[in-house]
Amino acid sequence: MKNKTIRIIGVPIDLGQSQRGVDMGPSALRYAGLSARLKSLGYQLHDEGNLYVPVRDSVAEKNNGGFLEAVQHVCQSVYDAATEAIAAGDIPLFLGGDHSLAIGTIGGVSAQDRVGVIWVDAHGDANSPATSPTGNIHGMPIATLLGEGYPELINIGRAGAKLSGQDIVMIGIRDLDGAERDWLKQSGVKVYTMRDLDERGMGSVTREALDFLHGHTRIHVSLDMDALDPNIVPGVGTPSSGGLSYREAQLLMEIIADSGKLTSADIVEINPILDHENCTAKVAVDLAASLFGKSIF
Ligand code: B3U
Ligand code: MN
Ligand code: MN
Repeated sequence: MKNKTIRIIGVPIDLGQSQRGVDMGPSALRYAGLSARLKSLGYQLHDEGNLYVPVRDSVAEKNNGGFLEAVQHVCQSVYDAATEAIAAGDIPLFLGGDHSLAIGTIGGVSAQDRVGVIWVDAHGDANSPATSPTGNIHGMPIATLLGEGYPELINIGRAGAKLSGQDIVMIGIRDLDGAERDWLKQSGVKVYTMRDLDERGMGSVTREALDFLHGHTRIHVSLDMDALDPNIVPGVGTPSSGGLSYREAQLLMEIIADSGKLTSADIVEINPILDHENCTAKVAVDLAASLFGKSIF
């Protein structure tokens, strides 16, 4: 993996949710030294800069659909950037921005060949417009990728669902809405809650998660930083207490790296306005180093 080029693609989107500040996530990660850390592991680094995302204040919000049309356009360009990076043989690393961008990243990286997804999050992000209590699109990417929700988002890049439930494992879950939970239960997605982690430990859960995806030769990791406990990552828009410890998150990344199957990733939901001295982005950079194969000894 280390003779590869990591292609960094910033996606400063804040249109999938309501807190201001998450559009500054790509800068926060760059200032925390992401490229240098990954370079020190032996990779080539190519930073593409940021994709165009309209400034929130310049876009009219619709009553029901929020910024649906703008999110659709951004996710289409994310999809295109993802397919280009994969075609070039690079490992795309997408810097969010809110989690709505995963509609484009995962759609794009699964265009040529199927991909298994490890979704690291406090939330299920499996609402549809019918079940969402907020209307926020960052709470909908999983349902969208499975073909449920706004057709404008489902059909980005190519028509229809991009994944099936058997392609997805979630880790760190502790905050689901009622109807979202019912939908997830019948979706075929493998869900590991905080209770599973407490009872069984991260090592055992991660190995079982990889086993669930054993038929996939490629893995995409979508890391929502709110999966971690807000005590260590205060800079997220929807904090949820009782999350992953620093060491649990590191072990998760290390075991995924050992699989040798990582071909793309997202780091999302960092909100520097809510952060303290960029510590959330610094933790994210530590986790990225482990995900890309840093080992202690
Ligand atoms: N489930 C809620 C809250 C939420 C989802 N994802 C985040 N927050 N980050 C919703 O709005 O769908
Ligand atoms: Mn999320
Ligand atoms: Mn989340």
